Amino acid sequence: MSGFVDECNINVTAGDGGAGCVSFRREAHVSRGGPDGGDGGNGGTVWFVANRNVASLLAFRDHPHRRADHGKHGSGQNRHGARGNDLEVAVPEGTVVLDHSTHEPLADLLHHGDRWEAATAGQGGRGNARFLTNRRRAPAFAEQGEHGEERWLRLELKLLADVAIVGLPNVGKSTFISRVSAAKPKIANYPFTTLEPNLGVVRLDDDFEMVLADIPGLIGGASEGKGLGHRFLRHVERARVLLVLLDLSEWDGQSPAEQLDVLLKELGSYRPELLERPRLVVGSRADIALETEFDGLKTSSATGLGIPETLGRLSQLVGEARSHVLPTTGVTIHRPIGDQVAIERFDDGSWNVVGRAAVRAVALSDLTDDQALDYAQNRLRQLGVVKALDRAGVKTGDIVHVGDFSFEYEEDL
Ligand SMILES: Nc1nc2c(ncn2[C@@H]2O[C@H](COP(=O)(O)OP(=O)(O)OP(=O)(O)O)[C@@H](O)[C@H]2O)c(=O)[nH]1
Ligand SMILES: [Mg+2]
Repeated sequence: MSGFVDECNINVTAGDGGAGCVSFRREAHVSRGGPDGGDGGNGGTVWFVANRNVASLLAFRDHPHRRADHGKHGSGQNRHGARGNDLEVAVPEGTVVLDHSTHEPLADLLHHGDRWEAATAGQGGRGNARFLTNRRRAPAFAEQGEHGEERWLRLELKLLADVAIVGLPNVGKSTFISRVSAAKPKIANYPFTTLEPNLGVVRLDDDFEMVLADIPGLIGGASEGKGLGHRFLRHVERARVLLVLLDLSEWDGQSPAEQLDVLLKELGSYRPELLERPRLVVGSRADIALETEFDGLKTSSATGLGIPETLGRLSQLVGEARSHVLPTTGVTIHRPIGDQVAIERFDDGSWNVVGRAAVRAVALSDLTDDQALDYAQNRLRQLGVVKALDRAGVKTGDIVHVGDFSFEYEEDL
């Protein structure tokens, strides 16, 4: 089987920020000059970028981990660390990013160049030069770099096609696409020959072309997992137009009208809006037709009967549909923002402070240093962490975690 993969899980890790540096200037007659520790560089961000040259999600199936570079540490003489390189992960056009556990859509990368931040870079820590104040002449601490965000995401590819060819198995869908485009799908006289979608480009004249998708055959009960199930209907979702093929020769004794019933029922139970999609219904395998009562457009991929008419009508429908917006998942992207703080409780009774700014406030090089501890406490108070802990009901003696740092809470903090 070829490498068409249309769903996968991917693990992304942004780069850590480099640590800030603790350093003091060396001066001839002073034992300790002013602080001159430079900042750490920011880590690299992981981006997903839609790329028309990527055909499937195959690359992630066996190698799901992607990470960006870390930032470099700061050093003395106010030298800042270099930032880590971003990582751009190329995904096919039409890739939907979903939350790994809830499957809630997070982003929709439709067109070449569309990009989405998949993992947020860790910021570089500030060097001790930044902590110089009137009262604090010799700051002996700096910030650690922040960890880059790490998470699992789910990717689903929903092919972008102008026309999706829908029909029961063995009605001639693949034969049709191979007749009108350069696509070379497997064709055979048994159901479920096609196990993955095939794309083909139809060129009608110099300035009109359209992309057709041959979708694996659908049967009644697909919504309960019969046949190949609903899995491939994902690729119908974004087609502008549906071409419904009804076998005019015998298919399991189902008349064209009965076939149409089954197909519309399955489409509708997958996504009701698919029933609103413009569609062209044609009869197939007309050269060996048993049915004569069908009064729609009759086609035969064997003799060519009705093929030019079918393409003509399709191009008209596609042309009309192109002036409308492409159907998307309509995703809005929301991510936690900067200074917000939340308190959560673990099973062991300890508490956890969630929020980037709070974690940053305690990520200092040396919390045994009095100045550093002072700074951290002030920052936590400013951010409302102390108030939030209070409201959450934290008592003296409880253990509180903030990032990698844990402390015993005292109510007069
Ligand atoms: N006589 C005749 N046979 C056809 C025609 N179109 C397709 N066939 C035959 O019908 C059989 C099924 O064709 P496919 O194109 O594989 O059908 P499909 O709809 O893609 O089937 P699945 O992939 O299994 O869903 C093959 O043996 C084809 O050669 C036609 O117009 N006339
Ligand atoms: Mg087929």
